[in-house]
This record gives sequence, C-alpha cells and structure tokens, in this order.
Amino acid sequence: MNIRVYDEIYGEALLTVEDMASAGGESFDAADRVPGAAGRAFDVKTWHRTWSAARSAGQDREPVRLQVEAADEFQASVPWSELDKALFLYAQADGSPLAKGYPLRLYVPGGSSECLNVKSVVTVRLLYDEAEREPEATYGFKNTISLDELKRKPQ
Ligand SMILES: Nc1nc2c(c(=O)[nH]1)N[C@H]1C(S)=C(S)[C@@H](COP(=O)(O)O)O[C@H]1N2
Ligand SMILES: [Mo]
Repeated sequence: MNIRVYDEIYGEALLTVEDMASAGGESFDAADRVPGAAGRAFDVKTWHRTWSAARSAGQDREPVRLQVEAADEFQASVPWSELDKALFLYAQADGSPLAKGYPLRLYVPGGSSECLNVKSVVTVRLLYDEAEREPEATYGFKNTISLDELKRKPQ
C-alpha cells in the first residue's frame, strides 16, 4: 500500500514505505525510543529533510506541523516541535510488513498523548502556515456529521 504525501512546499508524492525508509536514514528498533514497541523504524524529521532536499535542493524549509491520516480515518495533527523523537514504524523486526498498523505507524515519544500513535497511516501532510505552529496536538476520527445531525443544530 502506498503512502500519499502532501507537502505545501515540496509537493505531492505517492511513496512505498520502503521508499520512505530509504530516505529516513539509518533504521532502528522502535523499542530504542518506545518501550514495548517492536519492529523497524525511521526518524520522521530525518525522512523529511532527506526527501525534501532530494526534491528541491537548497530550499531547506522546515514544516510547522505534521498531520497523518489512517485508513480508518483516524487522524492526528502534531506541532513540528513535538516531533524531535518521532518515528515511523514500517516493518516487523524481520523486515516483513507490519502485522499491526500496516503500512506505517507513527509514534510520538514524549508527545502529549499515546493516542497520537496513529496506526495504518496512509496520508501524511506537511504544513508551513505560521498559524499552524502553535495549536497543541490533536487526534481523533475525522468529523463525519450526518445530515440528521446538521438538521438538529440550532439555527
Ligand atoms: N488508525 C488508528 N490509529 C489509532 C487509533 C485508531 O482508532 N485508529 N487509536 C489511537 C489511540 S486512541 C490509542 S490509545 C492507540 C492504541 O494503540 P494500541 O492499539 O497499540 O494499544 O492507538 C492510536 N492509534
Ligand atoms: Mo487513546
């Protein structure tokens, strides 16, 4: 399964987890940063630096925020400043695809909540608007408001 990347500066790409991992620098055991986690992981910020430099050398822009969305529409939105230790888990220890959280799982060690550890990430967005820098991390299922609920809202 491919991962859709939407970067407001560097553009869009459809990547396999292997593509992403190869831009992610040296892979490591997720347990190095997340007690209890297992499998191969790469560093989120290293991945973005390498991937963006390959697309547009010399621009060197750092996002203000990362948003990820999962296959089940669970999503998280995290300020870049909280991602110094963040990792993407992309394979089992033996290199095979993830049994849980396939194709990609975000972990945010030291983040404001364990709920930010989004499983089955299929979309990654990089935001640069200064207005997105400060708001605290959020997570949850995408708003799916039914027509009935809308009708019940006071006018
Ligand atoms: N795709 C997806 N990722 C998700 C969730 C979810 O419902 N869907 N729940 C989150 C929440 S609220 C928590 S607490 C953790 C639970 O991780 P675990 O299944 O490894 O216990 O996953 C997070 N990642
Ligand atoms: Mo949670």
